[in-house]
Amino acid sequence: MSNQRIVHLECGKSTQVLYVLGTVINIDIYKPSPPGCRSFEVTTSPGVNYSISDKQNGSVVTHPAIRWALIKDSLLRVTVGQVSSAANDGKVKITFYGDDLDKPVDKMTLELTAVYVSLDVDADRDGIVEENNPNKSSWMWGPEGHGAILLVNCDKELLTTSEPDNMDDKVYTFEDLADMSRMIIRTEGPKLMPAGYTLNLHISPSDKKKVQLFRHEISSVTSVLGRTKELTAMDFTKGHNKIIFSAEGLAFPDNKTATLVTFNLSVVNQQLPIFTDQVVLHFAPWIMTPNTQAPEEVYVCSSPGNEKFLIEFKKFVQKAQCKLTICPVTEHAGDIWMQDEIEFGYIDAPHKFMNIVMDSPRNRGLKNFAYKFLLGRDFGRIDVKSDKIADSLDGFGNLEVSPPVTVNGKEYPLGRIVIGSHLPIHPDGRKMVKETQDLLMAQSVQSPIILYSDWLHVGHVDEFMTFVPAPDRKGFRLLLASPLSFYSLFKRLQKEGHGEAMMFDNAYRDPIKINDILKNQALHERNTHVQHCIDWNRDILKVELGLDEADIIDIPTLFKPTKAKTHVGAYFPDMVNMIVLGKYLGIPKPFGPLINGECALEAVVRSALEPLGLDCTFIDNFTSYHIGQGEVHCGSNVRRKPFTLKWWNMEI
Ligand SMILES: *[C@@H]1O[C@H](CO)[C@@H](O)[C@H](O)[C@H]1NC(C)=O
Ligand SMILES: *[C@@H]1O[C@H](CO)[C@@H](O)[C@H](O)[C@H]1NC(C)=O
Ligand SMILES: *[C@@H]1O[C@H](CO)[C@@H](O)[C@H](O)[C@H]1NC(C)=O
Ligand SMILES: *[C@@H]1O[C@H](CO)[C@@H](O)[C@H](O)[C@H]1NC(C)=O
Ligand SMILES: *[C@@H]1O[C@H](CO)[C@@H](O)[C@H](O)[C@H]1NC(C)=O
Ligand SMILES: CC(=O)N[C@H]1CO[C@H](CO)[C@@H](O)[C@@H]1O
Repeated sequence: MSNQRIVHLECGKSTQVLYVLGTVINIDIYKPSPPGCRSFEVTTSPGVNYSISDKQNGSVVTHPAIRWALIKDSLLRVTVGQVSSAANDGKVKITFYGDDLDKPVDKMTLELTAVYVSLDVDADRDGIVEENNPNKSSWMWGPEGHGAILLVNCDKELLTTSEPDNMDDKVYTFEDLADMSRMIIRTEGPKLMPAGYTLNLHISPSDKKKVQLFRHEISSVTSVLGRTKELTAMDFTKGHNKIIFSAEGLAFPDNKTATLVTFNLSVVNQQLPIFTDQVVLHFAPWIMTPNTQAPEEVYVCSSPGNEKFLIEFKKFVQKAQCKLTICPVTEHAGDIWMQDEIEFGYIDAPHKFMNIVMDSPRNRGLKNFAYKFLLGRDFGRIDVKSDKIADSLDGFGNLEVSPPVTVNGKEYPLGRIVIGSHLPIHPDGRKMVKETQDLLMAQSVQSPIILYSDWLHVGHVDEFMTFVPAPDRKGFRLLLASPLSFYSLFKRLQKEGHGEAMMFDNAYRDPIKINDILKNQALHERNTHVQHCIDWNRDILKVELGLDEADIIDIPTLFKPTKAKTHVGAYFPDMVNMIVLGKYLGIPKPFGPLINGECALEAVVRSALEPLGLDCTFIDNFTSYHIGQGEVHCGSNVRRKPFTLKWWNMEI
């Protein structure tokens, strides 16, 4: 933004201008000079500085020369060091001389009213709006970076209002203001300003949809800019002002280029800006929390038939010392898939932290749960809307996040989002709606990875993968469902003489012998294909998360084709579809064959995970979840502690 301004003076006249501290006024000396003049003299009142720039040879001749040669194109550069105490108290007088150096030919005068004008935000991210930070108009990532932060104000402070706070142009409580970013206009100058100046605050037509600015007045707070308004004009009749605003984000950006909002403050005279100051604010991204973050609260549904599961589940959650919230049957209309309707995350700024639940466009029985049970004070909700009818892949069992990773030297300190989709070569396959994907991509800090999950009937990544904490290596392990490891276990058991042992003994379906499962050639072939699908994802995950084979644990899993045979689902409860609460794992009870009184599948999983300090609880959820094509993870959800790392300290 240019802080230089040209002012034209006329001989025999006095010209009055407003000068904003920090800017430069340029005066053309040559053009208005009377014919025949050869030199000039400059006198100023105290506090007014000048220099003469000679464009022809670029040299600058400074004070205290008394007389100056009048040269074509030379400019007088005027600056002022302090604000005026009265209007027009700064003077610059230019006197022209001809051949007679003692006899002035003519003179022209500039009268200045010097004011200070600044639009301020918390550009140094300490929660306090500083004064005129030189970095306020740009954004820079990292601990040495700068730039103010804006929160989408999608929580709801009052029980009595029906919509989140960003949906209307009112502020009902002081707590609501605390969610917003402070912005201050500071001006200083004489008590009585020259007439004709206003202060205009403006934003672009595209930014106005993203933000709303409230002005603090003596007994009210009024929406003055954004939403529908691109401009708000304020009197500038007295020099000393401190005008306070609060800015709220209206919607999460759905495009990486839309994460900044720019405000311009102009001093305007006769419709023209004579000075413009600028600030930018960066939207706080919505951040997901991986399984390695400590759990705070667990959510599950109660439903006719899952009473026994709930008893076991409650015991498990108690062991992990988490709060448990149970959605009653009246509130979910039989939709027990707590994982799929919502995803927990948060937003953070130096001035405020907020939990935010993202609500899937899936919108089945649980569609009002986030609105009725979660939305509230400092608990916001993103309602992803789409014109497209959501398909199964829109459920948030298909939206996970990895623990922090470093990939070829590039750090992802908040991990990477993982979503499932169709294969790139099958563009007409199922996928998440564009609105969800765009939103996830635009948040920038957890750079999403797209996997292939369309081979599954339900199609969620949580059906074949999860992350568990580990004390060594990268701090976690990736668990992958593995038909290969299932077959190698069962073949070994057969070889050891357990071929007649039964799966599903004590379960709620017909038991089947190890020998009979291994005899089923079609099932084996189908699972060879499934293994290829999972391997395809394994390769992507290894590259995108920088993993080695030693970071991955294969969990025996068997899939079976759906009736239409186009897709597959779990043959027995899918153990990777577990809930992770710190070191406590709530794992779907697989009902494998009992060998020496112990379930062979559980034994394999225990021996792989217990050495990592993990505590395995196998929860029976056969009838209510597994039969419905889901498991413990699908039927529950976890709100976790935020990262200690502040997202703006990331280097992107
Ligand atoms: C260049 O600047 C010097 C002062 O440093 C001045 O005397 C001279 O006239 C200027 N040259 C031209 C060509 O204007
Ligand atoms: C004016 O000049 C004085 C003395 O050289 C200097 O200290 C001051 O910073 C200058 N002020 C401006 C606004 O240029
Ligand atoms: C402005 O930003 C740069 C780069 O981030 C930083 O080095 C400098 O200290 C900042 N200045 C202020 C006044 O914060
Ligand atoms: C803000 O000012 C800059 C620089 O003068 C200009 O490029 C931009 O278009 C302005 N934006 C708005 C919204 O007025
Ligand atoms: C993001 O915004 C830019 C600039 O407005 C636009 O050119 C681009 O197409 C947008 N990208 C998406 C994915 O919408
Ligand atoms: C999820 C669930 O509760 N499934 C079944 C668990 O086992 C009991 C019987 O032991 C069944 O009644 C539940 O339906």
